Amino acid sequence: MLSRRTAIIGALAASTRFPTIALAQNPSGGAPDGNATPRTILQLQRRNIVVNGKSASVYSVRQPDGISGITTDVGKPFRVRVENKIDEPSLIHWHGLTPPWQQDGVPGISGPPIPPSGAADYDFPLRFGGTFWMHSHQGLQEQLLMAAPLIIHDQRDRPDQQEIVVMLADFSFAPPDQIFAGLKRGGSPAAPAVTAVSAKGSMAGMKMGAAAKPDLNDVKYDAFLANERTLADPEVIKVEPGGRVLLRIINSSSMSAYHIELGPLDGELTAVDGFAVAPVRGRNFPIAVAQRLDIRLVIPRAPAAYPVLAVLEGDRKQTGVILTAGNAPVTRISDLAKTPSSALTLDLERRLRALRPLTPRKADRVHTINLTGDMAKYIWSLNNVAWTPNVPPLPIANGERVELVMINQTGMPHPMHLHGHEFQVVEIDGKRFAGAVRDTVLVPPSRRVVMAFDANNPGLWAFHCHLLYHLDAGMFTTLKYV
Ligand SMILES: [Cu+2]
Repeated sequence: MLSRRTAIIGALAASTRFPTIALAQNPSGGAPDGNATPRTILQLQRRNIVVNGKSASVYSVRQPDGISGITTDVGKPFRVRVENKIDEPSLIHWHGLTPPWQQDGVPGISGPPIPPSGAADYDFPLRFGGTFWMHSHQGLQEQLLMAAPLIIHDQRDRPDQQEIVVMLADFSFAPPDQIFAGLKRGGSPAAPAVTAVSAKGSMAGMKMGAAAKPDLNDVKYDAFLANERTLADPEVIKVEPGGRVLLRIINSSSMSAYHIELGPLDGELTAVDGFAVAPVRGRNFPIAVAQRLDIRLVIPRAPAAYPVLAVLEGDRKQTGVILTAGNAPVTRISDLAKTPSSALTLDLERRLRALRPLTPRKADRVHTINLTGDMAKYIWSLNNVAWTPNVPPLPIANGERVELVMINQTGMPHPMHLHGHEFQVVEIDGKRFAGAVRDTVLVPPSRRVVMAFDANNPGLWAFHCHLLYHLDAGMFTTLKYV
């Protein structure tokens, strides 16, 4: 079985099929180009962080002044130069944005990776604002924290609110290749897979536990990070007593989903994956891999410290940041919650309603995508095909309303991400509704989720599970139209 990385090398060898690649990203010599908007430089760098008292070498995506990622405004062009300062090829994907396909940052699909010491230029309009992020789509670099926030301000942002970005990540001292090899060897500490007959009658490795418990967290991480720190030494953020806060929570983890716990604070969820939803109040919100939550808070007037925690699904491990209002003492928070959290469900998803839904319209084309795999062999696939460059793209046509019916036939939840288009969740388990507009939706085991999108951005686009090792094992395909 080809790994995705091997496959991508094959795709690059065949990249003459995509003659526009060379023009897509303009590795330039730094010549001025007459455009009035200055170009933001992002450098891909190696650096050291300390986790659990030990030094670790990871990556970063930073501006020359040290700022991680980009904060910009809707309506401004996204004019960026990415400089590769690491010793291996890399390419950055703008997660949730809708650039021309050649600027989408998926090696072998959108274009070639940037070689060491090379650079690539990006320039496209920003159609909408919200909380987005960027990450390497090259190999397993995302596991080494090659990711950063991408915040686009728009008219929803209030001048009287303090913005707090919380990037969640899972961290291991083991190199990602070693983690992946362990998974391939059957290193999953969970119960062994049981072969079951899938809906299509083929034999597929499925977990069929006694209580059909989902199979969670198949990588055992050394730490969970919020803004690169653990709860042993968390980020402590001053907030105004009585003030307004907008939490922008980004789950940049490779494999881990969480429940966000606000403690005594009442939150108001106002957007998912950057797109506005009818506000949902609560103190506990689920976040799958690659998703974002915008949560408004009003800080009480009395001085106090308020942890904002992310509890790993199906586990007690937690991470987070501490908000402090006034002169409140900050007490140490354990990195273990009192009780294990549950697995993520679709309970919130089915309650979400987009504030700006897609225009209601009958689908012109429907693709059914069975989420398939073999846990024992750690092969993950779509419609029982583990991706290689020879897999034909799903056909769609410009201007169509497309629906993707995702049916999870495996024992693991899969956060499914479509590149280059925002989509709307329009059905869960046969029940139609005008759900959230977003870019990543969780499909738990045995569930059926339907998303709709408008084919309004022609090109070759990736569609895949955002669990890093599932993606690398082949749970990936493409869509293509001109
Ligand atoms: Cu998956």
